[in-house]
Amino acid sequence: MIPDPLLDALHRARHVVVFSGAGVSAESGIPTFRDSLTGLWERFDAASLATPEAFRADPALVWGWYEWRRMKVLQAQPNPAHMAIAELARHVPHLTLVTQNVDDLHERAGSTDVIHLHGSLHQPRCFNCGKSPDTSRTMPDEPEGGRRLEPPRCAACSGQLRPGVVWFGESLPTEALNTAFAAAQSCDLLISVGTSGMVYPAAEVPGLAWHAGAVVVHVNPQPQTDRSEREFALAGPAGEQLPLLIRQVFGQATPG
Ligand code: BV8
Ligand code: ZN
Repeated sequence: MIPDPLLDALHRARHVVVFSGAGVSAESGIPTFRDSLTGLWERFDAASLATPEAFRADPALVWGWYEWRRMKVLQAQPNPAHMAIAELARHVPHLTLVTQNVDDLHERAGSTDVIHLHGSLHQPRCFNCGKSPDTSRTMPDEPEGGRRLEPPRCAACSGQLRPGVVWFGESLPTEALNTAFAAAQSCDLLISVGTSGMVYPAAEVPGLAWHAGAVVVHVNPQPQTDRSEREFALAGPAGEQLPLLIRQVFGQATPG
């Protein structure tokens, strides 16, 4: 049952921020960071693979892991949570979507101007000179559960390509982070969906909105809320909770 004050806040909101994490892609079959990683990766934890040191130490292992993840995204479809977020943008005067995810499922669901705080699987760049290859990237040639793959070479300097994501210990894109922080501090309502809120500075976004006076709602099967007023939790999968929230406030069934 969605609390009336939350329904009311969304109905009246002029500027809504949606802040998403891996959980919003879970119902598309994309493993979250907290899921035990399958195949070759069960011996590693994501945080140890998602670092420049890991790439330098074993480029083929790290590149293979990201190609496995990119392949899973290419084979996946946006789920009702992604669709509901894209639909929400059509109901509220202004919506800012900030994601920690490196997949393109928000875009494929129809969301635009998606702010990627941690980069994207779909924009590799040269580890040496930073250039991005201009050829669109095809499906990796290892469709099964991922394995070591030598990274391709840069056409400009023959350096090794790296995934276009932000690794642990690397700075976030300044403009993306500033835009996300500004939106959090000026919105009326922030929907945090599918995130364990453990990685900084991205994890600061919901707190910035709350301290600036916004209503904050956490959509998560295991929501973590630590404030009383103006903070709500919708305990359940995003693919169910978000369409429900939209239907109750705007009355339209969401597609899919
Ligand atoms: C930086 C891209 C400055 C790569 C990612 C000690 C204390 C505090 C901070 C630090 C510290 N030591 C180091 C740091 C900094 C570090 C950090 O925060 N570490 C953490 C582990 C403590 N941060 C950094 O290094 C950042 N950079 O600080 O730069 C700097 C610069 C130079 C030198 C020094 C410092 C960079 C961090 C970016 C890392 N890159 N992603 C890739 O994807 O491979 S992080 C990655 O994990 C995600 O992007 C995301 O941000 C994060 C957590 O994932 P979530 O999205 O929350 O997903 P998770 O699996 O955790 O949870 C899923 C949730 O979904 C759960 O809650 C679950 O219940 C829920 N769920 C499940 N199913 C559903 C669902 N919800 C809804 N519906 C469902 N169906
Ligand atoms: Zn190069």
